[in-house]
Amino acid sequence: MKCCDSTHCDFTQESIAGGVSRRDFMKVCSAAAVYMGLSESFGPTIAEAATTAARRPPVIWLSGQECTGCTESLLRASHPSIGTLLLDLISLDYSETLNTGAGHQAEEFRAKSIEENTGKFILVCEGSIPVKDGGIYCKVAGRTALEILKETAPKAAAVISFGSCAAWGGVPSADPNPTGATPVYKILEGTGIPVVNIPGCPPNPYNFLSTVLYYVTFKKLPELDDKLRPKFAYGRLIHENCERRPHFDAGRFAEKFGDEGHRKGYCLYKLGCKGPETYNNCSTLRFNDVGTWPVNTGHPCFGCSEEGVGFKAPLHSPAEVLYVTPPAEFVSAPPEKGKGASALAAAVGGAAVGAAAVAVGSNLGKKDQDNKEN
Ligand code: FSX
Ligand code: SF4
Ligand code: F3S
Repeated sequence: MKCCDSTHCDFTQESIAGGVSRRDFMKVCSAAAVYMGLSESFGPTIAEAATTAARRPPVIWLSGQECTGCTESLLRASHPSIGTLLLDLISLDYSETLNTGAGHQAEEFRAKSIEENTGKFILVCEGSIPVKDGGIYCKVAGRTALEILKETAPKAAAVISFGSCAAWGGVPSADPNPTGATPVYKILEGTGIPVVNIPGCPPNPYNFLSTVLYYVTFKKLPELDDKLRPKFAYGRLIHENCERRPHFDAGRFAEKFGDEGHRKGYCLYKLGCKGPETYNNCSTLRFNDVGTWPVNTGHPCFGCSEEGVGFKAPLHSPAEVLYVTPPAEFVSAPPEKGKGASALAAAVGGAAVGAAAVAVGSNLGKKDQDNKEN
């Protein structure tokens, strides 16, 4: 029996309840390969790396100032499910939310895992770190989050800041930032410890899972942009691949919530949509296996994943439109045989599927895009 009505998903209730079948898992790995900008033929390599128990990386998951929405989003991932992730892909040795043990027992296990896996474990940080007044505004087991991070990060192979709070401060850092909420990368600045930011409030769990799969397979981190985000996920503006983009280009806007334009699915720019200045793949990857994301429910993107936009710019204020028109080469140059249709689809962002294939497959970063446009 199908697990849901999604047209994107062919998993069954049985396969999810009992963990994914080998065939389904291979499909997940092939899709992940394409999604990360690799050839589909890397699927078996990823699957092999991910299912070789000896290579499962230990993960220590620390929580700072946050709402736990990041863990919640991961709990709702089903390709692979959280069970597969925890049992087959990684060895989650410590997570305050998911630990079965508690108190001294959990803290002792964390210390033991760090000691035994120094230089090998991935440290996942969820939430910002308060630094004001010695960091007293976030404590776990009597110690500040600042102290725990500074002690743990130097022993990790890499640090993943999962969610906007950890990546750039997020909600806790909103003005006037009473606790001195600080992003993880700033605290670790100058230490040489590799940090990956996967922002979003909450972030898409598949951006995290793909980063982990990449690391497990290739023993290195994926290519990052200048804000330490994986380029395969954050290389494009939401606005580039939004299904409402043809309305933007044609000047058809919702003027008020509930007006005729809003009901007809027109562009949400005048309602404050920050898609034109937010780098993320929400419009192509979407959430929760049901093909939904904020803009297709009628809500403007508020830039939850973009530093300086989400929780900073007023919700109703118009976004800075970084690229007003499709790059001229896409609309004026004669299409190359076999490539023109999807390139144009990506340029005008009208067809999410075609655009996703181009955006992800070409793995262009923003700098590449700038070069193309100038
Ligand atoms: Fe922040 Fe995550 Fe937003 Fe919440 O833990 S990114 S407030 S979804 O939970 O850190
Ligand atoms: Fe989509 Fe927002 Fe851009 Fe309009 S402004 S096309 S709703 S991302
Ligand atoms: Fe956030 Fe905007 Fe995506 S609000 S979830 S970045 S559509």
